[in-house]
Amino acid sequence: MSGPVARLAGLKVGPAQSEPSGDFGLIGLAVMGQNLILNAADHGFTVVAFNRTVSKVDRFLENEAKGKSVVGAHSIEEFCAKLKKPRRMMLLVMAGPAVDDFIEKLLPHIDAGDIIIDGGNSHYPDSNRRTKYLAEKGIRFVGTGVSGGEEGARYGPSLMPGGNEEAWPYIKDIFQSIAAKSDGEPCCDWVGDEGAGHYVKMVHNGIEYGDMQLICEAYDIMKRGLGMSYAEMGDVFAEWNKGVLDSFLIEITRDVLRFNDDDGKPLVEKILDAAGQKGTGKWTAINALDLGMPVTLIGEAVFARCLSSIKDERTRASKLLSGPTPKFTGDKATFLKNLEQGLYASKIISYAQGFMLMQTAAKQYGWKLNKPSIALMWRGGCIIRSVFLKDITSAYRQNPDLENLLFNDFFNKAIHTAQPGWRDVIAFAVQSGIPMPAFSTALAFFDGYRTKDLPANLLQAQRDYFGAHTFQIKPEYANDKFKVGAYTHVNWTGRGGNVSASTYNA
Ligand code: 2AM
Repeated sequence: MSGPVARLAGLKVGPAQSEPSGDFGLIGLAVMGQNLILNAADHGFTVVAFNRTVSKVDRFLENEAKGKSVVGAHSIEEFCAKLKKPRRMMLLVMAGPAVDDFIEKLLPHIDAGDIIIDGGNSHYPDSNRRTKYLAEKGIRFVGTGVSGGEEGARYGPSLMPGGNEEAWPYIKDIFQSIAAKSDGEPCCDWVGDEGAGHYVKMVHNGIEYGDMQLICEAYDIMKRGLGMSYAEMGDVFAEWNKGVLDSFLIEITRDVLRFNDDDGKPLVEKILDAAGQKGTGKWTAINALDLGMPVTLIGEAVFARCLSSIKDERTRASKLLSGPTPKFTGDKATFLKNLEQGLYASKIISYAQGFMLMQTAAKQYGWKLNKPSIALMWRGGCIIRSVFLKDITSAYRQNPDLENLLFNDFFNKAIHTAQPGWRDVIAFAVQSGIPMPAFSTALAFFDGYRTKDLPANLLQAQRDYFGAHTFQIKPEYANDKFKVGAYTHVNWTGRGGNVSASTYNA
């Protein structure tokens, strides 16, 4: 006798019959999953653990999880039976079909109101789809960004949950307990609807690409432009880590530059300069193109990785194409101050662009995004954690409807202070033939963004000339022929007299 009949008869059939004790279930016992389980157990939650390769469950229980409030499950049924209702279940498995497979496997064993959380690096359209699909079945789906790597997962990650908001009151305590804290506040809050959590994580990763590229450019100009040693560069990063650039990525760069191989030489110098990528930066750049947002710095950061990866071709090109030889004649200390300011200014632009993108996405996809919370979620726990994000949090707390980060007084002042040094550094890089694509695109964006009249007037004329694509007139030049807001086509090749204008939508 088994199933409902056995339950009616009050018979015990295996472990599934005992009173469920699990507060939280986690499927996927790779390092991230194991560490999140241990983190949750440390915060007083009883966690049920399961993995596709079931042998890993016992190995985990006998080793890392020994003595902790972790219970194992050896089947999906057992996993579900051991969880209190509404069940709170997180998947930390490879993004893609594995997530859908597990959802399908869970469905027959769970009840309406239960919560399935996907903590993997899923692409946000998949989370949009899963939220809708599961809502139809009465299941609350949450797609959450998890950042901070293995260490973060163990001792406090940044968590960015989005999806079915009904789930939030049930998972808030666990999420905010295990998340990193910044000045006592958890780096976790509800992000928004559907795939908003994974979307924000995607933008986080894009910004991470940008931050890393900026740091690499600063390293390159110090190394090749100023001829600095690794020890000196390590000291510069150590110094920067005490100021406006204080952040995890600056800190690890300091350590990397100071790390010597067995022969006493810096290990980083020996590493092949061909960058890998898993795709989240590319997704951000593609989304920016789709939404028509000038997120140029992340774009350049992705392309810089692409350029780095064609190492063989670059090696051939290096023998055929020449440029100037860097010759630094200025004051080194001043240059390094300028470089710090230039990196800071470029970073401000990158985050301003990232928030422009999220703001547009929220409008486009109908999400309510909580901007001050996003900045706070990135403040601690994650890879881009920094003191800088504290200032962004303040900016959006002062005004959650801030149109652009650059309109905030603090950042407005910061970018104006940084501007002269920023320009000097880029000018030196251009003269020296050392590429600084992320620094340069940040400055180009700044100059474009602050320009009322861009040369797109000529562009519109060209489009109308060759393709009759029409144009609008500047309001101050409006007249009977060219009305305000109307789309007009002109016969540009009409000879010996006035051009004729045809007006549409007047
Ligand atoms: P495994 O231990 O059985 O390989 C990270 O790879 C985690 O995702 C691991 O827990 C791994 O389970 C799981 N995983 C990877 N691909 C999977 C798939 N196709 N189906 C289920 N789990 C998968």
